[in-house]
Amino acid sequence: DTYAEELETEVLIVGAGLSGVYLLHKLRKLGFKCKIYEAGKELGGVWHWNCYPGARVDSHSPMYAYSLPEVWKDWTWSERYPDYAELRKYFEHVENVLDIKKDVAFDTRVVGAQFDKPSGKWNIQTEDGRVAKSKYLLLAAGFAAKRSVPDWPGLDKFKGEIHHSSFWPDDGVDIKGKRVAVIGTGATGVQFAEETAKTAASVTVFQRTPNLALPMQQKALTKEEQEKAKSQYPDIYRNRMTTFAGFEYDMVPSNTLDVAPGQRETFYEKCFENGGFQFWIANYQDLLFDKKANTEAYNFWAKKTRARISDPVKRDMLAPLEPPHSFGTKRPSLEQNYYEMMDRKENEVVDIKKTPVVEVTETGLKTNDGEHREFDVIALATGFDSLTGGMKTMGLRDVNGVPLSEKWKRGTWSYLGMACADFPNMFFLYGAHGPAAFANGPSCVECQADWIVDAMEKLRKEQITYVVATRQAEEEWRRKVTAISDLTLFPDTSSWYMGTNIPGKPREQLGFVGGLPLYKKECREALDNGFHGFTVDTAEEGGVQ
Ligand code: NA7
Repeated sequence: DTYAEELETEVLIVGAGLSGVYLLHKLRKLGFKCKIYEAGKELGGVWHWNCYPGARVDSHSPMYAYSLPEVWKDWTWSERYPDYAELRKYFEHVENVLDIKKDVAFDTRVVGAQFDKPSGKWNIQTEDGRVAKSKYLLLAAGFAAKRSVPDWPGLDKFKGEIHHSSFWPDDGVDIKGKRVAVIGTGATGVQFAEETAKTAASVTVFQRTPNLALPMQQKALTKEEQEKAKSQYPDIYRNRMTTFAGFEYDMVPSNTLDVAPGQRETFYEKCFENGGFQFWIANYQDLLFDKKANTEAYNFWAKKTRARISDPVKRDMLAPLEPPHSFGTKRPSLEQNYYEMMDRKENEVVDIKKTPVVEVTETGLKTNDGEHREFDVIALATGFDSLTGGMKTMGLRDVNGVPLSEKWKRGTWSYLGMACADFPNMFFLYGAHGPAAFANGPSCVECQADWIVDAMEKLRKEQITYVVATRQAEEEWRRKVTAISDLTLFPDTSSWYMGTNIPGKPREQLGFVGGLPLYKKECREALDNGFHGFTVDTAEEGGVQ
């Protein structure tokens, strides 16, 4: 019984999103006794939480899906970039095929966990006072489990509707004819603004940094074309694990300035036409490494985007002539008609780098130039304590009782982006030091989860009861993550990749930016070399030395 006050299991997984569902399915098939604790009410992770207007995935079909044939064989997408409602249906389909929910306790938030050496088990506490004991703890809570809200005075005073994007009411908010404010211009802010602008009286975007958004090129998909393509799916899914960012396309092996200007222009045009992230991660190979190459790409982006905005003031705010940061060192959003929507005269862009918000009032927002704007709805699209926030607020303690939030206070240490020293029999995925931030979600999930599953099979085969990363391995991994990042343009830009979106969070590279193939190789070597970088013990349960 998943809801029992005391649960004994072999594997406790935290989170029933893309990662947790896949892990449960794979491990259960191998005979591991598994349970999931999930804070929400349904499967689907981010797609359970994010139901704001316009919420949709930025990875195209069939990239954003499991590679499992039993799941894709009877599934059809209606759009190239499906929205949250369709993704929720996808998870219903996954449930019908894989029968996941019988092993999930919903409404169950983990607030504490510590490994007990004498018993060789994790003791896990939930918010409502239940306890679980488990030999393994697998953290699959995603990179956006901890939302970030500005610390503006008066946030609780606003009398209209105010919600963080990841906590949007499930039954929606009436937007029609309303004055809407959007704070933030990340993936969420852009999607929210372009969608609500269709029916709202006005949309005011409070922008700190312009999003260098790319054309999505959304398209309806037919069942026939998908059925025809399915014979190639095994190859497509195999191939996506061999590219830098886990898509079917990859960086082009030429340097930007070696290509003749006319040819380069044609290539850039093609990337825009094809849409999605192609201009970002199927661009010339030096885009994210070389400043001059990057500026070339930026100039093209600005030329294309500025041509879509007739208002000269908005044009300079949304797509300035000078790059606000190197292109692609912050995540570009995918847009459908964001620039046309914002260009409309009823909509406004407020530069809150110049005139920051100083107060939320009962009726609106005040900026430091004394302006007070009135709204009916405020959407906080202000993002997350990404990659580390979820794990830091889960009450995790190491074997000696030291909280993970302490260990990660001055920086993040992990081994392979999947294990931590002093946290035995624990693996995590889709978080810090892994490829999550730069890869297609399911590719990253399957890459890391397959490794965890292989590791657990090996542990069982070799009768290992205790496995823990060494501090030295952690130090080396952190150095590697940083050294790879230092070869790129990422460190110069403030972004959630670098941890700088959260006040007080250390500035450091939080993602593995060396690409999926290199990441896979590093992880594979650790396993093949007999758990290199880990300490293992085969003592009987209760007798860990
Ligand atoms: P993001 O990408 O973190 O975007 C958050 C946005 O909110 C971004 O434009 C921030 O400006 C802005 N922001 C954050 N805090 C503040 C404060 N205090 N004041 C003003 N503006 C603020 O989150 P999203 O939800 O859009 O996307 C998260 C990921 O989910 C996304 O990358 C996809 O992988 C899916 P900044 O840029 O920091 O100047």
